[in-house]
Amino acid sequence: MKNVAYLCMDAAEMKTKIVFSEKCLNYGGWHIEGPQRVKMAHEILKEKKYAFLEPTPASEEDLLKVHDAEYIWNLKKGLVEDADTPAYDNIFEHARLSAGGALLAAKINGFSLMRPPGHHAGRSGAALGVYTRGFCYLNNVAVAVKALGKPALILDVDGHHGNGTQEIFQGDEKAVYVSLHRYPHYPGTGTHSEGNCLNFPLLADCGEQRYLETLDKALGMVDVGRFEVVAVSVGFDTHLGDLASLGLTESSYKEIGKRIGALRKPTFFVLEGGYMGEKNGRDIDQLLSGYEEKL
Ligand code: Q9C
Ligand code: ZN
Repeated sequence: MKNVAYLCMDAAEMKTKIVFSEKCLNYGGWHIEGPQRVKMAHEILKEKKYAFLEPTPASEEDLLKVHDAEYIWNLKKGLVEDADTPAYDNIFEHARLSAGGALLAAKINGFSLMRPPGHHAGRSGAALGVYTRGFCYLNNVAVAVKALGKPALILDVDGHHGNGTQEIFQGDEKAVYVSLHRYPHYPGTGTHSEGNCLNFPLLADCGEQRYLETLDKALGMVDVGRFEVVAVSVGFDTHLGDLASLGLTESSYKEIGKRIGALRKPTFFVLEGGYMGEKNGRDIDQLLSGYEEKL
């Protein structure tokens, strides 16, 4: 019976939904982590007929499952500037909406196309002894995983190590964190695996073949059956020429998507980095079309 209903669904219904709010474009025009990277991606995905859903801000209760009250308080007051991460007006509200995007993506197994990103933000700001928060304020993916409260595999394919996410989930029996990232590179953490955090440092521009071999090895080390959900921190700054380039191209993201789909678990995606807007849009489409091949 299940199969019958399934055959009647049309292609549009099977497409992963995108969580997006125009509000995330209203700040920070001059920084590399600026509105363009998400605006252009949104336009491309609109043309490709994706469906969009508007997030609502994460509640303080949701944030406090991940971050210290004192850090949240400072963020509210705007006292959180560092060399990479500006204290924009109303940054707390922007960050709260981005965290809300991750929460909604988790609920509908969608893709949160929101900014600011989150994976460098630890419990009380900069994580694991790193000096900056790398454009991050609240750890969006962590907020969503903690709200679900389910055993989760967190896969981080941004080109930078998610030191914040590692700090938050280190020793958490319900979660395994797997990250592939460029090293040596910012933030300088993630050189080796520790307990439930599996790290795979890769050299600059290592290329698709090396990347996919490593991803297969990493996923092969995880007992996927243990988990009820896969949370993907997805950055496209691994794209050739981007900030943490590993020499990947559009078609590489389709291959990554296929491997995520093959895990056959409820999955959601949260945008981290990726600083070339037009490429982000096409890379997201490729990632999701590879992921949806499981159907
Ligand atoms: N000041 C994300 O992709 N670069 N963040 C620092 C030395 C910071 C990247 C260079 C890169 C942060 C979400
Ligand atoms: Zn990054």
